[in-house]
Amino acid sequence: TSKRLRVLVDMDGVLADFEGGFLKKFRKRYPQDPYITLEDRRGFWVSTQYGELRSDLCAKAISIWESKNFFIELEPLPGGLEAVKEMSRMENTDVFICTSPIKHYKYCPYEKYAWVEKHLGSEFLEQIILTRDKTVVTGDVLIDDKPDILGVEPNPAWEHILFTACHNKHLPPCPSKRHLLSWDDDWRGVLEDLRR
Ligand code: BVP
Repeated sequence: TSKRLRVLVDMDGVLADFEGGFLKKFRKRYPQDPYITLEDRRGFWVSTQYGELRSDLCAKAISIWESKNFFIELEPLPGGLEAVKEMSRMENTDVFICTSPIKHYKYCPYEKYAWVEKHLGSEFLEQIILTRDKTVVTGDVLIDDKPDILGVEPNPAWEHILFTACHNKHLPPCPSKRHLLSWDDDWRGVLEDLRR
């Protein structure tokens, strides 16, 4: 209840619907090709699972998120924007959006800034952290749908809270890790807990 809290919130799969946006655009661009329903998604990397389905589909999947307007047109996930706004208004709470851009940098970094401005307002541009290595970022908590967040720092400052997504919901539950099932789940309670 007293301690100041720095909350890092991931973007793709937590605030922005990367999986839904990908599937919609993949089906539209490659209507003759097979696809993986969100129900059948397994593993964090979309490109890996598409490559296993048929080898040429890996490059086709990558072509979708490397295209102009892919990231800016992602829909917000239910409750995410409201949660982040509420968090940022809480006393003793600093919220940052911590997201990894793809290496094809022509559109993605620009569109991530534009998405934040569009959905959260220009004040939130101050809160963006773009990094390919989240382990070097300090914070008390990182809310992220990627099960394994690795990098050069073996002991990151943050506690990872796994945010449920289509690709991670079938994994064997990790009892030591906290989870958020969605933004309807008790994120306020989790923050309150970490503040003690
Ligand atoms: O920019 C996103 C999409 C991209 O990786 C980044 C994940 O960022 P965080 O959610 O960890 O911040 N991405 C890339 C691939 C394949 C690349 Br080859 C993928 O399958 N899924 C994916 O999210």
